[in-house]
Amino acid sequence: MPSMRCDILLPKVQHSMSSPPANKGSLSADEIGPAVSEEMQAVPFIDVHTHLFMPSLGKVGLWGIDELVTYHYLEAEIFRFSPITPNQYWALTKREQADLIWRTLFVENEPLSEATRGVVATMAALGLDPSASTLQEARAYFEGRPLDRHIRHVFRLAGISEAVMTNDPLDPAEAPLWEQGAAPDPQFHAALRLDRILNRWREHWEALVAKGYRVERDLGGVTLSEVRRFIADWCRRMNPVYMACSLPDTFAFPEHSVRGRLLAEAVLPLCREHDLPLSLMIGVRYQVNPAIRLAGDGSGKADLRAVEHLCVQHPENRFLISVLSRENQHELCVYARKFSSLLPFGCWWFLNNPSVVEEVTRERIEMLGASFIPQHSDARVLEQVIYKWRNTRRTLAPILSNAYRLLAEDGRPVTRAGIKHGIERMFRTNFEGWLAPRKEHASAVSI
Ligand code: HDL
Ligand code: ZN
Repeated sequence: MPSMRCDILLPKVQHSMSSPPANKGSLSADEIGPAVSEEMQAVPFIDVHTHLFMPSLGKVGLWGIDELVTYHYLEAEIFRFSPITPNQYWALTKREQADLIWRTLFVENEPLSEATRGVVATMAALGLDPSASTLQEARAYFEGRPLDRHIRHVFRLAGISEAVMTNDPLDPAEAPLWEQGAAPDPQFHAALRLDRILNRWREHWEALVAKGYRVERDLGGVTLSEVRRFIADWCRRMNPVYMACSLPDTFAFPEHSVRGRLLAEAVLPLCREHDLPLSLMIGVRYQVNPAIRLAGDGSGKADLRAVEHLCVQHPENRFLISVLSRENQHELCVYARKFSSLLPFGCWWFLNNPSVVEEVTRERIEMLGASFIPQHSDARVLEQVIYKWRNTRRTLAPILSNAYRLLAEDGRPVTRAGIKHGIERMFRTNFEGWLAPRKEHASAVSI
């Protein structure tokens, strides 16, 4: 069972899954809002899903102004504001792309969208001028910044103590770095990402053969035990805190398909064997517009009976679930009330906008109390955690304050300690407790 490397660089937050402290010092209705905002600022959050990389994987990590400005969320937007065609855009250099996006979305137009305003907020937080007519000043700022020190600075600005990466054992750029022994880092945790195996087996099975695993295209022979060996080898190499996969809106389980068999006969057993949660992010309509590449994915409503069947048929497994369709959120909350092995997390991707985050978080609190993980950043570029977590705190502080005000109105005194306990639970200990062996917690329950 991987130890959650928690020797974080921020002051150690002593927390446990204990019950809220006694109700001394109850707050007035007017004091609740400020107390919530202050505790949201004070508690260092854990970012449970990102595309960031620890320093020893530095060459695959993205950071700096040109990456911030060419984030695929902004690439989707440039084609709405500029006459440039995708083919013309992809023919540009990274700098030329960034200059075009900056001029079009930030100079010639007001950056009103969540993603463009995020760049503005990030630049302002770093002391850069978000009204600049060019990226010259910003480029100079990033040039020559030592990455390791920059990462610590950015995490402090974001108010996160650690981040979970997305690590693909079949990524030709990343895998060799692990095989050469990438040094771990206390502020980063690995997540073993399995999309190429579960979703694109027919394109990637030969990569396992090339690495000495006796697998076959149609899962014949000893394929499933060899896939289990492959996953076990990468668990030893990466020491992941969970395994993960994104899934289409058409995902079904059980299913007599390559994915259905690999999931049931390889991935789920290995999760049980290593006592690891499985993170499933469901509802992607992949490449609805391939011309715009990473920006070309869409969203679709999934049939969450697949989640129901997973929880019923595999009660020993633990599931971290995020869904991409707003229409699936309410039923995900209902399922979380049915299965304690299901931990909903985040307002993912197209849902990570205040108008949706407010609605989703309110219904989660109403149905689940503090037993969920409100947000992850999904950051692809290091500095994005600054705006994504700033926005999360700004959006959720009023939502949490409202929940505590209702509690006080209904007769239960609310204290700062109780607020702190709830925030720590939602942004830290729900996740940490999910990683610790559940059986340990079960034995700890006093009857
Ligand atoms: O599959 C995923 O982890 C998604 O988050 C995709 O990476 C997506 O492109 C994304 O970055 N969403 O925010
Ligand atoms: Zn992601």
